[in-house]
Amino acid sequence: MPRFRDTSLQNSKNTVARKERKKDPKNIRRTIDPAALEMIDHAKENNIITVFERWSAQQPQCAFGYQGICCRICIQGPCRIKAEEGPGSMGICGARDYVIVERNLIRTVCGGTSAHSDHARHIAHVLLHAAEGHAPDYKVADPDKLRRVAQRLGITINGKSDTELAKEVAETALADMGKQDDTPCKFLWTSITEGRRTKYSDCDIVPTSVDRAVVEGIHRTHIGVDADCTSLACGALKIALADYTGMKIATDLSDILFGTPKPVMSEANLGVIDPEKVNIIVHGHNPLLSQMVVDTAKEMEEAAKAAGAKGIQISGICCTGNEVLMRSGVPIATSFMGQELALATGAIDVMVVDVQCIMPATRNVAECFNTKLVTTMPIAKITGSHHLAFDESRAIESSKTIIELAIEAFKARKASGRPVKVPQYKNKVMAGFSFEALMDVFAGVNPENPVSVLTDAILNGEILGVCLLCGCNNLESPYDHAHTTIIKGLAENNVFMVATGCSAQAAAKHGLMNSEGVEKYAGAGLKAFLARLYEANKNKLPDKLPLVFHMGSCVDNSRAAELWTAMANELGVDVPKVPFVGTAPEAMSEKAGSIGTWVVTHGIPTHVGCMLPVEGSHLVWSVLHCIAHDVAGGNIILENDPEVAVEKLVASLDYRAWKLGVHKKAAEQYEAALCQMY
Ligand code: NFS
Ligand code: SF4
Repeated sequence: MPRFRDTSLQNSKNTVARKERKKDPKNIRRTIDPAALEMIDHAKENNIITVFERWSAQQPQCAFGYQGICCRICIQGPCRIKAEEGPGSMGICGARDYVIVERNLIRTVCGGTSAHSDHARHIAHVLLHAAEGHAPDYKVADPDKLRRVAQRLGITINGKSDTELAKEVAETALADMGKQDDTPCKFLWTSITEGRRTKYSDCDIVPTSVDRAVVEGIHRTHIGVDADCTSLACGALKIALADYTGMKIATDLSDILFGTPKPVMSEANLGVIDPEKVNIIVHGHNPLLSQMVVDTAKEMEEAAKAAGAKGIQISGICCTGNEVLMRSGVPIATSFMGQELALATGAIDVMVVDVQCIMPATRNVAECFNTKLVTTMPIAKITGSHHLAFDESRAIESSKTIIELAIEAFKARKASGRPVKVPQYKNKVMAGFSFEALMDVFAGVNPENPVSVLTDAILNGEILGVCLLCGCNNLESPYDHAHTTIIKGLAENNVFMVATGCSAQAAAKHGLMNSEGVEKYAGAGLKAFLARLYEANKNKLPDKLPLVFHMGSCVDNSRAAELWTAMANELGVDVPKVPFVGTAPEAMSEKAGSIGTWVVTHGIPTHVGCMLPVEGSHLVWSVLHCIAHDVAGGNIILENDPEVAVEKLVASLDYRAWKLGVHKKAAEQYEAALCQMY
């Protein structure tokens, strides 16, 4: 009998029926975050409409779209799958349920890939311009990382200056974006295991450039092109690997330009807003803007004081907030679902945004308080907001203009006597765990072979495995409920956790990203493991280690990939054998769709806690849950109950750890090669 707990958990059934998923839809207090609850009530009392009311107003949502069986790809549509058989079982063109579901899914992955890679391209351009002297405010902040990345990419580094190398690395990144030859994308190919390279070649899913992969995906899903389940599925995997490429570029190049994160202390939740200071919120995704604003603000404290403020308080929302938290310890105001609530405090002077996950509704709330909503990117404008084109060639000057605007807005706020309401909730946070920083912590125990500290702890049963927590909020699940339930459940089961995006922000806001979280929720093994790591690093860490390790923004899921790749290489297996799982408890965006797809393609079982629009096709459901596992070694686990999700994730880890142990033992006993089956 297998040792792992309950084989019934290895099935693909979602335990929550469709009509049970959106409980109490008319109740707008749809969160467990005390700060958010206070602000939802406050907004309601003041007739400010927020996402919580809009979500409620949208219920019930269309069942065809929800199940993925609505097609609007050509303008004969929308077509819906209405029957099991006969003419109503197909679209007008004859597309079956699986074709419609998969085409929709591919377009989701294309959307996510486009967002990540455009972000990456922007950074690559700035690195190139900086190297060429056209963006003088940006420079190579981490020459060691530059050299490591260049070396990995196969660029000769000897005798070259930082500037020369930066130029070559940027050009390699841009080639990965748009080259037309048939060689694999370098940022992908040089950062995965040998086993993955073989697998991707065998499956013919190797992207040769990001742009080409996305264009091919949109083409593939045009009316009357791909209509084969396997071919469509492989198409999705190829685009998802292009997405990974873009994310890897974004992380590597951001580290080069702004520094590789190291452990840092900060705070999270709306209580970080200080009404007596000039409050600037940076919201969006790209550190090119937010890091400059943060750095420039340090120089402008005096100007703020001269205006009667106690200083400048920058706080972050969404992933740009994660970027500046990781590198500069800037506190987190809130995550995606709380963005309007931050504005509803009335204490924000400027909210400056770049791209992605910025609700158009922020403008309406900002207007209630004379808060300046400043858009900065040519592709992301919001009617009625201030648009201040961010100019990378004059980055500091652009940042100064934004901060001056905030100081003026602060003066106007104080002069108006406008009441503010800041809920007094915040928690201590330890962040800054890049892959390098994590290895540094492990090196405290074993300087020769840091990653073995983690893999040994799994092999000897001290911890069960690793989980990557990622992404988003989605009111199908009450705000932050699934994130926190899963974190606490995994902690109890001794799972080592790393987190990114809005999942990391959930952990941060709820006191799960500090050592008190360890005391309260960690199982004995995890506690002992973290204590041992801390003991070995006592004199260089700012505090005891947290329950959940913050790895950064969503593009920084590539850091987690670096971790499982290192673990696989250390264990002498490919990724599908590594006791590592992923979860997106409250997935929402197209980016979550593309990330989830590449995480599975890397060989990681990945739970998604809000239903993907795939239920309309049994075939696609089984592809995601079962066939993906047979082919890629990873699979999607669609489960709406976060407590059951914990059991399923634990079962996946348990199974992998058990199997790895059995195979290792057999290999030793018979002096044979380690079995590579998964
Ligand atoms: Ni990721 Fe980060 Fe948040 Fe989701 Fe949006 S901010 S890029 S997409 S909502 S985690
Ligand atoms: Fe309908 Fe086919 Fe057009 Fe989709 S592509 S809208 S299924 S006719």
